[in-house]
Amino acid sequence: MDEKLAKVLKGFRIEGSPVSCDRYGRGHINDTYLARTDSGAGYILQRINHRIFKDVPALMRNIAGVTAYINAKLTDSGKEALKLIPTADGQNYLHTDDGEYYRLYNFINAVSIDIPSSPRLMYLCGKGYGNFQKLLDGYPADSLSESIPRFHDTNDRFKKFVAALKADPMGRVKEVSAEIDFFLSRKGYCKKITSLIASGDMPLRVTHNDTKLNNVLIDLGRDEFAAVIDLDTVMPGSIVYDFGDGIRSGANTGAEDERDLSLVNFNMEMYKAYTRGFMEEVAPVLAPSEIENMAFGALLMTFECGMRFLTDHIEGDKYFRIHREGHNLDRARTQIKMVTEMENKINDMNEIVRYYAVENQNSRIHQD
Ligand code: ADP
Ligand code: GN1
Ligand code: MG
Repeated sequence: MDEKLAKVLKGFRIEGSPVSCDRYGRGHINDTYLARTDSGAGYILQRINHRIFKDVPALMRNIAGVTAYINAKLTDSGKEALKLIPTADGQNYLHTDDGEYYRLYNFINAVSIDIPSSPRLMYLCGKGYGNFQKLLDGYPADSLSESIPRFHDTNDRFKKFVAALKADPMGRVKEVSAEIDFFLSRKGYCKKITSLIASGDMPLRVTHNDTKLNNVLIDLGRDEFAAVIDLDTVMPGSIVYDFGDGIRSGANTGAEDERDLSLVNFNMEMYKAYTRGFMEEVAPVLAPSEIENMAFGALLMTFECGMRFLTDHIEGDKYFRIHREGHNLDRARTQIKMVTEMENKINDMNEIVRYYAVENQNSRIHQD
């Protein structure tokens, strides 16, 4: 195994000696490895992307606080949550001589799903994210620092997109005018949720903010959600973001980077399954403005993510990890297709949210 990674691993309080450490998962941001030791223990080692997360100590304070809070709530639940493994001198992360930052987690033996193969799996993902929201209820929001400022401020994302168009550092703007027009013509979406929050008409909660389907682990053997991971962006936000990004990623019949757009469709059956799971967990606490904008949250997250992919393509692929030329443009195009389909189905999407909101609010009243 890589000597440097072996040395890094030995800087943490692990059981046994490392025997392997291989790239793992399909995240776009951090470098993730699955490490195993001679005592049979498994760990997830991550080299933190400090170009994106500029204040790593503050980021790690957030994660230490959130994981401790969740683990305290989960005692006796039979579920294993994400835990930070401390370094030899009791820190939450290791800062190496070459300026890199590493952290170590327990390996949770469950799977990450990109495209759900059944509505049941999508339901479990919705339930997992809804449950995460419940677990964080009461977490002191003002103790969290903003790991990426204005992460879901879509209007700010729009401004950055327009700035990228003006700068055009790679000369790519002329090749993607149809995609650019798609986003420019939908500027009206950008302020809707942030305005509701600012006016006090929608509650600000502690949210995950990156609820891509592969950030909730599923225990296939027990047919349950296992744990929510990738806590880098836990910050104050709207619950419609957490609902929405799961739909953006999991209700797509194709891959996020599929080049054959005929394979990319919005799948209403998956939408319904996720909504049912999510609502079973959160419906009783929702404000009317959250119910009314939940489906729009899915459309907005897809619009925003597509605009971010296109911005990154124009800026020369500096943010999202790419594996081929034009990768971010391919990703932007799938999001455009998904937004278009969601726009045509928004009334049905709203109906489904309302149905499960009422059903789960009533069932709680009956239980009370
Ligand atoms: P990124 O920010 O790059 O997306 P993640 O924290 O999501 O990084 O990790 C990337 C992938 O690694 C996840 O999608 C998941 O498949 C896997 N993974 C991360 N942490 C764990 C863990 N503690 N146990 C099991 N798998 C994990
Ligand atoms: C990134 O970290 P990962 O791969 O789970 C990104 C999300 C995007 C997603 C698109 C911190 O998620 O915001 O929606 O890619 N995370 C960050 O696939 O920017
Ligand atoms: Mg991830």
